[in-house]
Amino acid sequence: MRQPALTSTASFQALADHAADAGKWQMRDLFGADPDRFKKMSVEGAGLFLDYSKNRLDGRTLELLVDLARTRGVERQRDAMFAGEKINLTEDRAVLHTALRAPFDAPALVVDGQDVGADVHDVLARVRRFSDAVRSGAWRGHTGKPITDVVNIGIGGSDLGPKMVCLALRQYSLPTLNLHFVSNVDGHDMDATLSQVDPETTLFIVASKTFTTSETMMNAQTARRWFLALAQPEALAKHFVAVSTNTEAIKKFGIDPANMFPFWDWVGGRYSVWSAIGLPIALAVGYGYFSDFLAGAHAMDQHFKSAPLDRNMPALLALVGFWNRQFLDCGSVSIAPYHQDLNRFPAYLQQLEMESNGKRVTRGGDPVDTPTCPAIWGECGTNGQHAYFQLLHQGTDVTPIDFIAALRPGHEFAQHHAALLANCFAQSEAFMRGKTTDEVRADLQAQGLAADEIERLAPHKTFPGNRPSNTILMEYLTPHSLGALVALYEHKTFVQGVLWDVNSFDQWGVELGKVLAKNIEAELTGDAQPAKHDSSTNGLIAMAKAAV
Ligand code: G6Q
Repeated sequence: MRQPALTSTASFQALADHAADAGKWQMRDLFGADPDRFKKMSVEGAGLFLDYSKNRLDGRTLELLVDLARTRGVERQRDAMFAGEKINLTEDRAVLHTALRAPFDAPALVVDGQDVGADVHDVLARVRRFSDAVRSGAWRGHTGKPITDVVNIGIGGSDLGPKMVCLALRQYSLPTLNLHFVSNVDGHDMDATLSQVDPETTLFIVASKTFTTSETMMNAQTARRWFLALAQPEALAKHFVAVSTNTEAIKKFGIDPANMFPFWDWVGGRYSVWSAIGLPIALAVGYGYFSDFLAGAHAMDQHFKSAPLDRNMPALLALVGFWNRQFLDCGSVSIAPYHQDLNRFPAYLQQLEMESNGKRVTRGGDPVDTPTCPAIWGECGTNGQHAYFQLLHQGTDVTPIDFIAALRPGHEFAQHHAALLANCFAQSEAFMRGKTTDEVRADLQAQGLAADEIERLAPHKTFPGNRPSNTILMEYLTPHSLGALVALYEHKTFVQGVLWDVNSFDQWGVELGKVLAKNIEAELTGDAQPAKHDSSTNGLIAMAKAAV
């Protein structure tokens, strides 16, 4: 069903009218007026806690946002997604990453005549057997030595998820098994990894949904050649496995289908960490913790499915973000995990949100009449504080921030953890409160500065404040809480996609990239002088050819 244009809906108009007032509010005043603001504007779910009180909104704003979510059909479309309806319209596919983490006894779900749950648990059982065998040393390399290094070769959705999770769960990992990730077609990536590993004890996972992605194929061929320089072809079976939906292509590559872990077209690349694409995670932390990771995501699925929208964590995170994007004109969102082990989480979210909702036409093909996905970027706290937080505090753009932290550390340096959390909370307070010119003057007076010096410095030391942030807390960073955190952002992304009425599950811009380079690659490696491009592109190609 074609949705009416977003700005033409009564709910959007009501929000726009309300925003004319809300735009003048100061969060300091909102906190001053309501001592219960934190209690009212925070929510728990699946073991996570979200404080969204440090945003420029009030109870009425939330009512209007929830009303918009209802009229845009968030609940209806959520149910359609979980039920396996083909909501990815441009690729005519169901969207069932939630089925990948549903427990064994979940109600049966049949898509295109296939029992999804049975297929999923079949592959999970294989992941379990294989990861147990490699970790225990029962699976050995061709010379009889146990595997010490695993190299995942994949890119985008076949790299970012497992890499982010393996780093985040390093404390749960088997110390004798080193995980490596090669994604870039830049040979430096492969070179850096191969220089660290031994072919006798290395297992390569070629991870590609399509098994046609040129970077991954080139990297896989290079790894294969490197391996075969020192081993016979029969040895490949002990050292190369594949995760893919494309059996024919993996056979052609020379991987035994018995060593292939399948998944399905209803798993989008950036939603695939829960599928066999998560094999590196199972290898690193063991199947038990991998299934805790799935269970954490499932707990968030249950919360998303059942909590009313005004107590629903992913919906609230989405609605607050939508408010900041549409009505406060915030063009980017910064992700600030105050946990070093989450240092790849901003990069993971970058793909999740920007590839999903970086769209400009509606599902019906009409231009979207508002801005859509903001740019997502970030870095771990406290490092970011010593780099770009300056711009966040005093720059001309307002950038909302998601602070993410664990209440308890996974180490014994208690002082470090207190310092970390103090920084995290102090930053969100400073973004909210700012520092008025009068407060600056008072400070400088107390320091004994002369009046003209105070006036000269005051504008530079003033902070506008009123800058929005969310704080997401968990008790510890565990496989379960990480699963819930990732699923929280997946569903946030889904809700925003519904509000904008875009297809969050296709990626034509990525597909374009997959073909664009091919022509120039032929020109770079062939004899012909390039002439058919603009003068800049011709010139750059000529320089690269001359340098060979
Ligand atoms: C994810 C995208 C994209 C994809 C990669 C790798 O949603 O579609 O990042 O995951 O391009 O694709 P393959 O797994 O097919 O190699």
